[in-house]
Amino acid sequence: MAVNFSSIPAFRGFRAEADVFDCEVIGELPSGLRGTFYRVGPDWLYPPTYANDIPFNGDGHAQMFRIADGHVDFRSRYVKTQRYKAHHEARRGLFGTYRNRYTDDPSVRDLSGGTANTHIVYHHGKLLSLKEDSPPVVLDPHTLETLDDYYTFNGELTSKTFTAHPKFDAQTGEMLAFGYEARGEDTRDVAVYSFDANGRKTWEAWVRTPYVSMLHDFAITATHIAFLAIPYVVDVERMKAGEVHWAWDSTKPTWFGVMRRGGDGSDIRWYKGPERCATHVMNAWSEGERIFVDMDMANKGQFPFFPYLHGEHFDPKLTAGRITRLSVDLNKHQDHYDMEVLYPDVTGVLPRQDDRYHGIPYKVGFMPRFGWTAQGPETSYTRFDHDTRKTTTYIPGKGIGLAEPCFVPRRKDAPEGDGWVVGVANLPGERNISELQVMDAEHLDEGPIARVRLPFKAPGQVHGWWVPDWELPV
Ligand code: V55
Ligand code: FE
Repeated sequence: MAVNFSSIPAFRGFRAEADVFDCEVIGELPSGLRGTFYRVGPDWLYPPTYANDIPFNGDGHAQMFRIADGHVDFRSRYVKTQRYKAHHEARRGLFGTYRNRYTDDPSVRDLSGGTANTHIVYHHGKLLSLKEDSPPVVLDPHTLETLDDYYTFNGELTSKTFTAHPKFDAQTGEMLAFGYEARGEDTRDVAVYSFDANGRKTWEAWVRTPYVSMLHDFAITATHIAFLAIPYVVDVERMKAGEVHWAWDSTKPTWFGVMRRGGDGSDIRWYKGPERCATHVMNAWSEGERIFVDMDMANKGQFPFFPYLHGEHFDPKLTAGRITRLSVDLNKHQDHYDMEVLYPDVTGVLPRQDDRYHGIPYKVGFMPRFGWTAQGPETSYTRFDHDTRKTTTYIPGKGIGLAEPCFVPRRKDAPEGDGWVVGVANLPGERNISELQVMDAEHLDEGPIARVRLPFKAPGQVHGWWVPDWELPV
């Protein structure tokens, strides 16, 4: 049967791989801007086989903008996951609904179902394309060709899964990471690791969460690690009945878990909080025995495509995220975590920061704000200065949809927040194309200083990552 997306047109993908040599540039790219902006998102090679499937289940499509001397080359390649290769060979969809192996065709039972569609990062010379239900997929950072469809760090990865949000300790060069549902679906086990700059495992600890929860992201500080369990829960019976992996259980509290780095995990303590949804960490740090974690936080499950178990419906008011500072004092006998909404008037998701300051005290963050107009989605970028609690916002034209931003330092040793913000914009209307916009990070409100045009609308992005020239020469 020929490919036909008409049953679920929303999932029609880019379905091509592109090379654009020397992209058109409007404005002038700063000469100091040298490096590669990688991004990845879902792009369906074949339409979903289940009507209840969700955007998060599309095949990973990696993209890169290589920037040097005022010129930009663009390239995109599907991540050649085991799943992609099976689909390609069979010329049809074989995997079932989102993270539900019971709905897969029996012929793919022994293959990894990972889509590698969520985040793309660079460490120990490897470009890693990530999905939280499976091990990393290694890509060639120069060509985006897939080098390893199931990377286990030379057998050192003992978890069945690997987070899409590993963290990079700029002080030590380590990559910290974890896998949840680490012993298989519906297991409370979480494996936590650190890998040195050569990709060798230097620490491993196992802990258990209070309930099985979507642990999408985590936080690191110089001394501690923190998780937030939110009420996206698993029920194997529901999965056997064909439902997606997660549903929102509003009867569940959140649990904020804190453990020491380098320990055996037995010191982990779980602090209770109210029903909340928080999926991404802006940054975290420790001051002695007090730990602070800044996240985008909302009252209810923020993904409209995951079912609510108790009759609620997606409500934009209750699902708007606000930067919220979670903290506990490990010396105190507190059962609950503390929280403070830092910017009550600013709503959005997908916060970022100057990653050179990850895990240490910081003041600068960024976050997209999402809105909707008659012309389509409208996104803006806000810069936060936590010292003054002042914000600066870039508002693009009507109907322009901006992807998650990424901060680019001006130099290796530039002060915090001094550099550029890059992000891909989808332009509305007849043009229907994408461009990479480059803003001065300290003058966001002045808008782009350069726009890098693509002759088409790019495949989607969940997350992106900047790799500077001094880490990977372009
Ligand atoms: C997220 C994204 C995912 C996923 C689970 O942003 C959580 C959160 C793109 O896939 O599978
Ligand atoms: Fe994420």
